[in-house]
Amino acid sequence: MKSPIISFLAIFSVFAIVFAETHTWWYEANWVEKNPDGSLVNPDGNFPRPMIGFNGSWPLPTLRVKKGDRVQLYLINGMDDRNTSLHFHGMFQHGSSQMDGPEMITQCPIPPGETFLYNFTVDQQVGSYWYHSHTSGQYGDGMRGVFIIEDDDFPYEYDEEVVLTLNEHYHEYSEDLKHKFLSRFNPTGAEPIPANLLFNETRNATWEVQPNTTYLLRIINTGRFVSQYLWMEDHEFTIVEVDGIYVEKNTTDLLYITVAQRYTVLITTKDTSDKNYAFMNRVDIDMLDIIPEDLELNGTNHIVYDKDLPLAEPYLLDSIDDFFDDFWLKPLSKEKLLEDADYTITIDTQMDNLGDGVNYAFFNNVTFTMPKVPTLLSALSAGEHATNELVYGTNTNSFILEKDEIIDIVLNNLDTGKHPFHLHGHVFQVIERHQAIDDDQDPVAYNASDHAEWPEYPMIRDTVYVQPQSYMVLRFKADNPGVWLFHCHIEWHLDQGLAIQLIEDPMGIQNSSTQQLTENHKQICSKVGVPIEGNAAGNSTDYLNLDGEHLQQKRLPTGFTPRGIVALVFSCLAGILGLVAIAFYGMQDINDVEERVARDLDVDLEDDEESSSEIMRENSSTGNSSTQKR
Ligand code: CU1
Ligand code: CU1
Ligand code: CU1
Ligand code: CU1
Repeated sequence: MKSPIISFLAIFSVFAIVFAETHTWWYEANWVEKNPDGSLVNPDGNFPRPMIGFNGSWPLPTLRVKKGDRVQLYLINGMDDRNTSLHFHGMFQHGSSQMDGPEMITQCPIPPGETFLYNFTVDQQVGSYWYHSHTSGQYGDGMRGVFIIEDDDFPYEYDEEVVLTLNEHYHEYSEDLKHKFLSRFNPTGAEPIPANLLFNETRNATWEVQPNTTYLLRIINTGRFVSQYLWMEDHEFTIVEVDGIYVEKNTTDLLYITVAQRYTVLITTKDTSDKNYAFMNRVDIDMLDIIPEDLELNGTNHIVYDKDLPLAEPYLLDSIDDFFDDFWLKPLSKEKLLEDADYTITIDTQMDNLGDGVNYAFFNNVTFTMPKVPTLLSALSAGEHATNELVYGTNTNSFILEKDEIIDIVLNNLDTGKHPFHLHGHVFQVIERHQAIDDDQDPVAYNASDHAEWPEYPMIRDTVYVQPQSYMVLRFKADNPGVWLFHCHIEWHLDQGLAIQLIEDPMGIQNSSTQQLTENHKQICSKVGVPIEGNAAGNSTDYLNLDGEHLQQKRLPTGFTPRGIVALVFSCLAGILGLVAIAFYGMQDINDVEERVARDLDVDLEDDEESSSEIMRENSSTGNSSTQKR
């Protein structure tokens, strides 16, 4: 006989399924030129420009679901000249890897005029997330929005909830910027400098508050490049959630948020309404190659207690060094440090030029180059070869993970910049992060036999920054069969190839009924002309033959090429001939020098012999030696 508790649980779970809601949305992505009031879309107020919106409006809607709900989002590509895709940042996509979004990794790109159904459940995840195009820079053109999973059992008290997005804005289109960025005319890989920082997709925003109220503020950096500092005049943030993970409360007055990170904080307002306050954001200038004079480094926004009172003046800080270090956050779940790793992936980050003169980004000397068949589709079609990394290409930094292994990602950053790394399909424990190493020193790499003490309850999230010329160690359990990208979330660096892909339990993917391609997915592939079977080279008869796969540009040769040697010999010859010519003409006698000079000075040589000697003496005595007798 069943115990009453088990019966109760069974009934309860049936109820949970019954109450789980399905949210169906139809969105057509297209360029939006005008706001509903007819004015031009002009995010920073300085420069009207179209942005990519949904159903004719921009910014994109904030999508809200509850824990356990199902999402059915029909994305129609309304743009007539480019493909698109949609990624729900932070969603595990358990059993639904093909709904993850990154084109050519888990799905075929959606061509113009076609519709792709993103159909998945949010399971037990809760908190602040976002969604964005995972097709070349499109989210920088506006295709980004907030995705919130509400929790009826939210662990902290608050009165009202507010959403705040931060990002940076460019006046030029992503495609044009990318073209200039990935160019031999930009050999140092200098990232494009944004025109402005945005706060809730605008500037000089106002937030009207009630006194004596506790707000739950969901802060999301939906940018593609710079981290931002965030602080308020005379108010404090109490951090309660990061990247969908509840944490023990931590109070700070200065936050540092990289792109793609989320901080959910409590803010309690003052008792009185006799003053308005500034809410400041600031770009991390260390990430900019140059700082143009007209770039406003600080954004001033407003906490408004009383509309009739003047808005606050900018509230500047003497130093921004003392921001909150997320490494010390403790998950509320008290999830312990996972056991030692079964498999360690060590990856060295570097930027360098290849033979075409373009600056690329590398993990272990490989810059990510798109496969001809989306990796998930290779895993599904490769049969027993699916467990062989070769199938996924030699230029994709592919790693096979076995089911339920504990994985360490050891990331050594040999570059002098900070990078916010993001893992799809998982959250990870951040078990070690070394401090920044100055430019004038050598980078420091992780040493397994001499590492710091790891925290008992490490911070957990899905996006984390590594310090310049330094390292970090991330740990997670491979309990989610699928294909997952791990990459720098600076879109420019992803364009440069700073990504690896994890093929997690490929046989588990093949054997799962929910992971099989939907009919809609197959249709999209056929419309866009991408094969649904085959290895990274598109070969579906011999999965171990990679002939014809996409490869990175050749390395710049070390030493001299034959062309270089010929050029060098001829330049040297030309130089020598030039010197000979100068010497030859220089040694020739010049006739009648004295007469010519005398003619130029208009003097009579014979009569003025004496007076010119006088002039010489005088000049000599004043130290002017330039007229010494020839
Ligand atoms: Cu993601
Ligand atoms: Cu993302
Ligand atoms: Cu990066
Ligand atoms: Cu991604």
